[in-house]
Amino acid sequence: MYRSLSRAVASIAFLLPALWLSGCGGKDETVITVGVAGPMTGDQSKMGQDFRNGVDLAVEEWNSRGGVLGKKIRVDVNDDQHDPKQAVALASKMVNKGVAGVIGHFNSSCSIPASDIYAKAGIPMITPASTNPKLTEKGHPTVFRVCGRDDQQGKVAADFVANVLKSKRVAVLHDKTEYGQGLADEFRKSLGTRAGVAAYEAVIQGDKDFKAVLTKVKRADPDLLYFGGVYPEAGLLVRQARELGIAAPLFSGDGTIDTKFIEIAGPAAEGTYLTFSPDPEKVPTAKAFLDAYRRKFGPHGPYSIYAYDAANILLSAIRDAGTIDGRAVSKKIHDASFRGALGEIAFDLKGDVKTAPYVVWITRGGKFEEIGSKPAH
Ligand code: ABU
Repeated sequence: MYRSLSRAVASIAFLLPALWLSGCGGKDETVITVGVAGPMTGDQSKMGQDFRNGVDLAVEEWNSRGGVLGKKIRVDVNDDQHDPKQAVALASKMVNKGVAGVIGHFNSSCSIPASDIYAKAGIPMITPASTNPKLTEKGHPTVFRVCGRDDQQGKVAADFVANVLKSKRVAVLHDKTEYGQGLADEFRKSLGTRAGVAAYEAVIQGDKDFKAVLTKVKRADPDLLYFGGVYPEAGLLVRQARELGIAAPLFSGDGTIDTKFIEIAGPAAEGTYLTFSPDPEKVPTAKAFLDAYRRKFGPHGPYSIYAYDAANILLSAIRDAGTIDGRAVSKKIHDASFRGALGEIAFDLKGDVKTAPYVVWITRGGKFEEIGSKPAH
C-alpha cells in the first residue's frame, strides 16, 4: 500500500513539468504569445476593446500567412481597468507567462509604471495611445509608442486657441491623471501669455457630478474650457457646463475623441474642439485596414489602427530578428522603418515616433470632423 502510494506521488512529480509546459498556467513553447493590455471593462472599455480588435486583426492576418518563426501567434488579453496597480500586477503576470511583447497600455498612468516591469524583463512594449512624455523619457530601450506626445498635441491646441479662436480667458481643467493633468499643463505652458488662464481646476476620474467645480468656473467667466482627460468625464463635464449656462466651447485632446463622448454629452458635444492625428479615412495606406476592420468588427475607434500597426511592428521585428529575445527584437524596432496602415513609422532613440502630425478636429452634426489648423466654418 505504502509502495503504490509513493509510486503515484513519483508519477505525479514526473508529470508536473510536462503539464506546466503544456499550458497549465505556464509557458507554451509551441506558440508565440503577444500580450494586449488596456481597460477591457469599465467606463473606458471602448478603448481596450479597440486595442484588442486591432491586435486580433493583425494576428489573424499573420496566422493566415503561417504565423511567425514557424509558430502560430496567440493573443493574451489583459484588463487593467485603467488602474495603475492592476497594470503593474498584469505586467508581472505577462512577464511570467513569457509573452514576446506587449501592445499596451492605453492610459499613461498605467503604461509608465508597467514599462519598468517590461523593461527589467527585456520585453518590448509598444503603446498605441499613451501620450504622456514621461513614458519615453525614462530611456528604456524596449519601450515604444506609435502615437505622439502631449507636449506636441498641447502645443497644437494652444496655437489654435491663440491664433484661430483668439480666446482671451481660458479655464483649464484636468482629471489629475498623468495624461489629463500632463496634457492640461503642456497646453497651458504652450499658451504662455497669449491668453489669460481664468481658472485652473481639477476633477476626479470616475466622479459623475462636476457642478461644484463648474460653478467656480462659471464665476471666472471664461471664453474657452480646456479639459485634459478622457471621454467619460469630458462628456459629463460639457453637458453639465451647458446645464449651468456656460456657453464657452470645450477643447480637449485625443482621450476624448471617441463616439462615446458624443453619446454621453448629447447635443452639448456640438462645437467641441479636439486634437488628434489626421483622419485615417483620408490616408491611402489605411484603406485595407479600414475595410478589413469594418468587415470584422464594425466602425473603428480612434486607436484601433494604432493597435493594429503596433502589433504588426512587433511581429515584423520578431520575424526580422529571427528570435523572440526581447532585446534583439527591440533593436530591430529601433533600426527599422515600418510601412503601416498609418503610413511610414520610424522611432527615435527614446522610442517615440519621428513624426506625430497632430491636427484639430471639431464635433459637428454628431460626428468628428478634421479641420486642420483653420477656423471651422
Ligand atoms: N492619450 C490618450 C489617453 C491615454 C493616455 O495617454 O493616458
